[in-house]
Amino acid sequence: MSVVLEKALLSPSPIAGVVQKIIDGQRLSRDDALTLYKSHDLIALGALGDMARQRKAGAGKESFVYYIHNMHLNPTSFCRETCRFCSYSNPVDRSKAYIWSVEKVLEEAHNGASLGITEIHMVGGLHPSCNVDYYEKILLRIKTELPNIHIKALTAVEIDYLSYLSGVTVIEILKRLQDAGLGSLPGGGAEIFDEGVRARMKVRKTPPERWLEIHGAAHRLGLKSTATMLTGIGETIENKVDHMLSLREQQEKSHGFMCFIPLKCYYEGTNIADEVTEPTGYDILKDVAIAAVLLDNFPHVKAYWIQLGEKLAQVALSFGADDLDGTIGEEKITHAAGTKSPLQNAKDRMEYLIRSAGYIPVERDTLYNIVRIGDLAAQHAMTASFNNKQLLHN
Ligand code: V47
Ligand code: SF4
Repeated sequence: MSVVLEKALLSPSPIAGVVQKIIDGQRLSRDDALTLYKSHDLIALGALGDMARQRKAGAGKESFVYYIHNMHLNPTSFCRETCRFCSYSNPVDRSKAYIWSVEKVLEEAHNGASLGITEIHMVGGLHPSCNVDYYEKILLRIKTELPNIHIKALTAVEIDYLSYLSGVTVIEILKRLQDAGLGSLPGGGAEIFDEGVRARMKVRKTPPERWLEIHGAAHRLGLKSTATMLTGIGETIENKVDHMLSLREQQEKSHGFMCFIPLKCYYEGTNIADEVTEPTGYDILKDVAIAAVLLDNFPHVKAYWIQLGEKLAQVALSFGADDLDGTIGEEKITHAAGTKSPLQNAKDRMEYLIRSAGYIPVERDTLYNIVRIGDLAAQHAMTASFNNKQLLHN
């Protein structure tokens, strides 16, 4: 056990009891999670997150950190909703919203394929022309023309909207899309499940129970998915813990979530900055570490480098995250709201970020099957150079 955790076990430490529970492999309660959030012992929280990550990884994979060679496709920026934190859908000037034809989506997909991507992550706003027929055509064309690419597409909110537009059940929509080539669902649209925050942020779309129900339905059809939590929109630590507990409960029932992704709001183009508190690096690392221990039935926690920034995402890898997401291609949602992260990263860059944080880069596919373990020679060279520097300093 790490010295940090031994110290945290000493009785005056307010988190000693929770630390012991985690070491013993017991499930944490709401109060336990709140105790961790109230602690200022960030390093101990990180050690706990890291311990959870290593346990979940299994023997021989403790140092693996995953990334995927993927691209984001956003067929439309028009959205009938007006969530106050969203700059992407541009509610101020709807005339600037775009909608891509099926041909345009295919052209973009082919561009990505020529670079060797293994996944298309496709999400967009809610536009009445982007109905189930539109997405079915896109999925069928991609599946026929680019059969080796996994299509992770349409958040639970979009699935809900497609069901509303066509008047058929969510299950029928999911089945049609699955038959057309849908491979899994992304985790967007969850925001924060608390009703008060949602009311203040004018989140009128798919309510929490329905978001969870749609993921449950997808899981039962054999479609895996992910789950997000958006912070920096006026939430409390209680709201965050309750959000994660709802996800944990759903996972107990349907077992299809592959990973949890804490997101951080950017405010450019919104009018909410004065009403909310921007999460600090400290807050985000706590979210990552607490998610890793509280969500004991989620195999992975993702440090989404686009939103965390490369540097904080690297640190998050020592706090319980084991995935950096992907190369992306061209990210639009967070860039519309002002992130300064690059629009995309090359595979080399992803591997460099992982390796230089002390981990072994592993390229994965959407379902976390290993595509390639990063260059071990490069790993050894970096470790040797590090050891040499240590010797020089000693
Ligand atoms: O659902 C909206 C959020 C999400 C802003 O499934 C904002 O693997 C920051 O869900 N600032 C979309 N965030 C992104 C997303 C995602 C990303 C990476 C991987 C996966 C996955 C999912 O972005 C939205 C919303 O929660 N968002 N506005 C904003 N201003
Ligand atoms: Fe629409 Fe999603 Fe933006 Fe809300 S967050 S306005 S549902 S695109």
